[in-house]
Amino acid sequence: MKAANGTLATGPARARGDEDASADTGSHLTRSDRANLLRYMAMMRFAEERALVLYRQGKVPGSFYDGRGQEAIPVGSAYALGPRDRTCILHRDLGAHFVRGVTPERYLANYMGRSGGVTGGKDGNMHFGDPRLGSVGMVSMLPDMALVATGMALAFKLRGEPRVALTYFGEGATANGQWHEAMNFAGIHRLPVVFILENNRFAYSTPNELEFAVDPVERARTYGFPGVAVDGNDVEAVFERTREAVERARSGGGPTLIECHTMRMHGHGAHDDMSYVPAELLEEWERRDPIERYKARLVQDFGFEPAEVEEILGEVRAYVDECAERALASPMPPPEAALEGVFAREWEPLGDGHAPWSRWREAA
Ligand SMILES: Cc1ncc(C[n+]2csc(CCOP(=O)(O)OP(=O)(O)O)c2C)c(N)n1
Ligand SMILES: [Mg+2]
Repeated sequence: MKAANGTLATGPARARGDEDASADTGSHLTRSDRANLLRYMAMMRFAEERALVLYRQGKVPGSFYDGRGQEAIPVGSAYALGPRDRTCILHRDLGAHFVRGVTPERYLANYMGRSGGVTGGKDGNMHFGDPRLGSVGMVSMLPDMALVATGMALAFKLRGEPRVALTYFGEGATANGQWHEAMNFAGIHRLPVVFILENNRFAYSTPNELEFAVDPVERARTYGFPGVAVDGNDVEAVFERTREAVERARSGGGPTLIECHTMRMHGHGAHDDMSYVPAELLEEWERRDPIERYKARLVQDFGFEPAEVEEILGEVRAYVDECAERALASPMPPPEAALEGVFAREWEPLGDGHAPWSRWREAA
C-alpha cells in the first residue's frame, strides 16, 4: 500500500491492468483513477477517525477538527490538479493534502505535536501546508487564503506560466470582506484561480438561512466569472467541475467559483456536540455518504467486484493503522526546535505536489 516516496501505491486495481479511460466514453478517469478516488477518500475518513480516537485518549493536545462527510470535495478537486499547480488547503480538506503527497503518518504526527509532523510539532492541528508539495499553510483568519491563492494566480499570470492556484473555503467565510476582495480582484484580472466553496450548511452553529440572503455561488457572475453548483458528495462530479475550471484557468479563461453542496457530519470541532443540528438532517445526509455512494457506483457502473472494493478499503485501513503506529512511536521535537524555522532566512520556492491523475502520469 505505501510507497517509499510517500505516494499512494495504486495497488490491486492498477495491477488488474485496465487503464482504458475510453471504456466509458466521455470520462477522463481510468479504472485505476477511480480506485484512487476511493482510496484517498477512505484514507481521509480512516485517518480522521484514528485521529479522533487519539484525541479522546489525550494524545492530541488542543483541539480536533475533521471533514467527515466532505471527503469527496478535497479528493475530487485536488485530483484534477497538475504537479506545478498550487494549493491553499483548509480545515475540512485533509484528502487534498493526501492527494498532493502528505502521508497519514505526517498528518497524525502533526496532530500529536511530534517532530515528524508537517509543521514539526509547531502547530497542533490543521493549520499546516507542505511548501515542498506546493501547498501554503493556512492561516486561521477566514477566508484569507482566498487572497493568498489569488496572489499566487497573479504571479502565474505575470510570469506567463500555465499554472493554476486552487483554494477552499466554507460558505460562512464568504460573508467576510476579504472574500469580496479576492473575488473582485481575480475577476478583474481574469486570474488562473479556482475557488472551491464548501457549503456544509453550517458555520459553527449558524445555519445557511442566517448566513446569506443570496447563495454565494450567485455572486460569481457579478464579479465577472462563472459560478457552478455541484453535488459535493459525488466525487466524480466534483472532479469533473474542477477539471473544467482548471482547464479554463490554465488556458487564460479566468477564475471559477465551484459551490459544493455537502453537510458537516460532525461538530465544528470535537468539542462541539452539534445539538443545534436537527437529527433528520444528519440522517438525510448520512444516506448520501460520499464513500458509500462511490463504493456502490464502482460496482454498479464501473465493473468493480464488491470484494475488490473491500480489498481496497482493507488496504487503506491497514496503511493508516501502520502510519498511526509509526506516528505514535515518533519523538517529540526538542524544545530548542521551537525557535527554528519561525522566520524565513532565505526565499525558497514552493515545490511541486503529487499529481496522481492518470493524465499526468501519461504526460510524465
Ligand atoms: C475571520 C475569522 N473569524 C472567525 C473565525 C473562527 N472560525 C473558525 S472556523 C469558523 C466557521 C467557519 O464556517 P465556514 O466558513 O462555513 O467553514 P466550516 O467550518 O463550516 O467548514 C469560525 C467562525 C476565523 N477563523 N476567522
Ligand atoms: Mg460551513
